[in-house]
Amino acid sequence: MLSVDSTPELARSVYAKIRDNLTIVRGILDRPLTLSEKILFGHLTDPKTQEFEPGKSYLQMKPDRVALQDVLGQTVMLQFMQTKLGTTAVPTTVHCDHLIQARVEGASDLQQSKLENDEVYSFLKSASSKFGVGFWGPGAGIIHQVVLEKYAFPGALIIGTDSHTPNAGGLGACAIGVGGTDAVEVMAGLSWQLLYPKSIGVHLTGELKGWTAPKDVILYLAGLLTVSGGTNSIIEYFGPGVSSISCTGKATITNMGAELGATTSMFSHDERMDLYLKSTSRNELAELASENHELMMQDNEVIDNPYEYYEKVVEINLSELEPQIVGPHTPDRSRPISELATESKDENNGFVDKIDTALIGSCTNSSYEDLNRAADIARQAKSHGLSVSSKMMVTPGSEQIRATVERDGQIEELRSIGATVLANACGPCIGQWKRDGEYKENTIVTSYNRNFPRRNDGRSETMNFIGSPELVTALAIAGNLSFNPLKDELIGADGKSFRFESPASAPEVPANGFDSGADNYFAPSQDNAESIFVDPKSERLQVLHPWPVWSMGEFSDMPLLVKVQGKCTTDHISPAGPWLRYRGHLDKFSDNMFMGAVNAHTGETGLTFNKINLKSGQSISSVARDYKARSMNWVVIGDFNYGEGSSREHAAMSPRLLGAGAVIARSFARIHETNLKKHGLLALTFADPNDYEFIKADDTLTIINPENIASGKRVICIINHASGEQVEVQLNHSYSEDQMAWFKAGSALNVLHSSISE
Ligand code: MIC
Ligand code: SF4
Repeated sequence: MLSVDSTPELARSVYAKIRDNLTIVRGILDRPLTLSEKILFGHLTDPKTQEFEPGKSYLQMKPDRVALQDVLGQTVMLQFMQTKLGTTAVPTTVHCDHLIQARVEGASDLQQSKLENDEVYSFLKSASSKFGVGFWGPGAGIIHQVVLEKYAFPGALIIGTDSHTPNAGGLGACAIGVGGTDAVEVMAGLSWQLLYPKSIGVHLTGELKGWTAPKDVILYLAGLLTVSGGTNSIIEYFGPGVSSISCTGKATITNMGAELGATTSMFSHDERMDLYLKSTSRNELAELASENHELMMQDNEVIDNPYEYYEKVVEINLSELEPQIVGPHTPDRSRPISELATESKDENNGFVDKIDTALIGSCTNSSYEDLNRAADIARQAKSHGLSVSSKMMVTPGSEQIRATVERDGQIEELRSIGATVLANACGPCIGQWKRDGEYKENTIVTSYNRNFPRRNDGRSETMNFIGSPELVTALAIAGNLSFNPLKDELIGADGKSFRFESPASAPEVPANGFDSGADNYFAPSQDNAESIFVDPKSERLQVLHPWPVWSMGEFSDMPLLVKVQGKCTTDHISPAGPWLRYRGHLDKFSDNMFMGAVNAHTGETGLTFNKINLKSGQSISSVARDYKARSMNWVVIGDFNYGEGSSREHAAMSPRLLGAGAVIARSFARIHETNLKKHGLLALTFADPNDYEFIKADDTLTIINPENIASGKRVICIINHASGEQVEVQLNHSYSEDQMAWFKAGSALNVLHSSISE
């Protein structure tokens, strides 16, 4: 059976393939290549027949590894079952991280969550074993941290069913977040396709020092490029400043490239990656990476003339970069910490100065270095007799990190000022936070990555400001948003005022090596005999059936279900929090469809007009079910960057189940657009974004000849107003021929199925 580990043999064959492919591609393109081009082209299935046009061609590639977390892992396993295949063709692991709820503290929360999610964990464990997949049980850690510790290596192409998969870019991998169907196709041995990304180069000069942390690089960039600035682009960091950032610091930066909508973010291979590989017991991989170093860096011409080879170049001088803080409600609302006090005091902003809770850790920021720097601030506070003024919680990224910082004392420092240590899991980062008490407008500060309304505790009034772990720790001690730890003083227990020293520069890896902690990994069984049971009466899991094939007449006179206004992330389309428990049960989780979406015609959230009974203010999913019961397909109209955020394909599966025909937006976020296509829906954009304004609440829409959608041709849509008036608008699309085949077959999985049974 295939080894699920990242063995030196695997790396050797990856490097050999990259080398061979690049010889062919250089012969065709005859120009210098960026880092991401080298890794992507190095994984092409057939470089000789591949077309190469950035933003236009779809690259067909063979990834080296697949990572699944426990919520999307459920739909992946349920879809893989549909293929009737034996085992995965590519090393794959499952990580139980999202379902653990934060209540009291780590150990008891974990126990409780194991009991509550037993059915799902047993399903994932038996399916993993049967399909040759490695299984990391609850408590082992968050997918991206475990992938960094165990599986990523420079030059690897990794896909993961989670938008923060790019975390592995800190270790030189090209790691890309996808929906579940992509994972199933790769596990089935098919090529994986990706729109040839455009490229953004970030030139780092100077060096990180003092309070400025890797987090500040990405928070600053988020403010500059916005949440859609990276769409269909890969961000590459280069320049002399890179060497001042540790491997795990680089991972923080690449992790949060997801917040800019970037396909992924990358750093070229360097000594700090080798140091991390060695300290996580992968000496041979470090040596191999060094021997193949030139494959995992931009060509010299690109470094010398970045403006010629990247679509856009951003310059950041790390020595001048001030610590940043972003929020509330969107990760691109950034400013240096020195400006927050003024903003916080301005009543027009509605910020609440008092900080209720501070949270550090998560997949983004729980490295040894991060927790050391946060512990240093705690140590300073304690030496002045202070503890936290706000509540404070720490979510370690993995059992290995938890055990190591427990052994080396950092956790004790944080506990001693009043912090609670939660389980090694996503917890409050994904709304798994049982936050008791009445809360209206209130402030939390986190070192997480997302801060959409409702994200952490389900309350839209909670305002989440994101900063580095050390900054968040200092804010927790002061208790106010308007505190600037770089300048302001606090009063110690002795009545004397003091100012924090900037956090001590911390070792990036422990001098005595990592402590792996409790073992919670299960290798797949060798005999493939495990049986998978899904109880038909379960409310957590539901067997999936193939989507029906379309009859093209279904695309005429489709009623508008809802026109959404403004930010509509996948959290708005398919919320998490309490709904996470139903992520394996399609019918049940579809009851939450569009619960957070704002209706452009009424300003209401989650409610719409029902054309059948002519009632307004009905829950969107119930109206969809009404239309479906009458065999009427419907349309959703989206605003800019529709579907931003996570990779959850649930946001495409619910519309497909409840009768969507098309989603027409001003623009899409990459993963969601692909998820809609994979599930057989039409994902289209207004050729003129102003046409969005024409759509009225009681319109119906007709897509003309959907079966003839072809590359380079616009799609015609007729808007039928209730008055009888008709307006014709033009729509753009990004369907390749293969993707049209998914639409015609009803879904990508239906195409896969027929290719297997042939
Ligand atoms: C997130 O950070 O939003 C999540 C929860 O990890 C998601 C995955 C999901 O919704 O299942 C992601 O980032 O893709
Ligand atoms: Fe989990 Fe949060 Fe990381 Fe998503 S961003 S994987 S929810 S810790």
